Amino acid sequence: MSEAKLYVIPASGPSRTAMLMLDRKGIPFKRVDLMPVISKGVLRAQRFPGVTVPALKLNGNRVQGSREIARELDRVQPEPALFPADPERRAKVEEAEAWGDIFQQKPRRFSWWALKRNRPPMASYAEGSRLGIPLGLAVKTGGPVVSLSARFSGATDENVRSDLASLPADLDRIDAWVADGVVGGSEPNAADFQLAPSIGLLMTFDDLRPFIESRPCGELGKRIVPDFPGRMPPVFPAEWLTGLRA
Ligand SMILES: N[C@@H](CCC(=O)N[C@@H](CS)C(=O)NCC(=O)O)C(=O)O
Repeated sequence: MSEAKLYVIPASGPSRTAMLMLDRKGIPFKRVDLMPVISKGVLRAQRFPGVTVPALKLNGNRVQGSREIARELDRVQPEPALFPADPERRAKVEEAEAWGDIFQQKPRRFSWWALKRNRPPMASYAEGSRLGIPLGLAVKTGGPVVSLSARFSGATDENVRSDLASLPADLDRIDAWVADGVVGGSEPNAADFQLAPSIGLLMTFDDLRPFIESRPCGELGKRIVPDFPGRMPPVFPAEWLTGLRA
């Protein structure tokens, strides 16, 4: 059996989801770090059906998408399970996981919007990765990658402003799942692994961390992904943060 190979983008939330789940299963894997945008060509060349990370080669199969990877991992190695056996509890975990898959888009948009305005912090997000070129060079030449990624992710002023306005309700929702025991239990499940990297990425923003870190969702992020890379100095217009301040 060949070693599993996981294609990721540094500081990508769902890439971290896949890494955490492989670690949880104790499945060794080789991590391949890709530059955003260029990742699409690499994944096509590797004959994956889509162009996003995480993308996993496991036992000769190609599995793409954090939710698909969760299911494949439970299929090939049932223990420790990523989903509860009880159907009702499983449905709740699946609901939180599916919501988290959509929620990913907010921290993703925030990141590209912010890097478009302040590129040097890009190096901190790539900490610990091996992109095949020196980090300084990647940042220096990264303008087109950032612009294209901002465009692909819809990181417009309008979207980012409205994503920030609805963020308090999102955080309430995750806190409620923690309170209900859907996530945050002693045995992390697929929803924990889906949500925590998004929270980790949100907490890399100096603008956002103070409103998240002491909440139950912030505690969840810190416990599951204590080492999420990156640090973005204040970047959002103050009036975009009024909802969080309230
Ligand atoms: N919902 C998908 C999201 C995958 C996704 O959009 N991944 C981003 C990185 S976080 C990507 O591959 N972007 C391509 C690019 O930046 O060129 C999942 O959970 O797997």
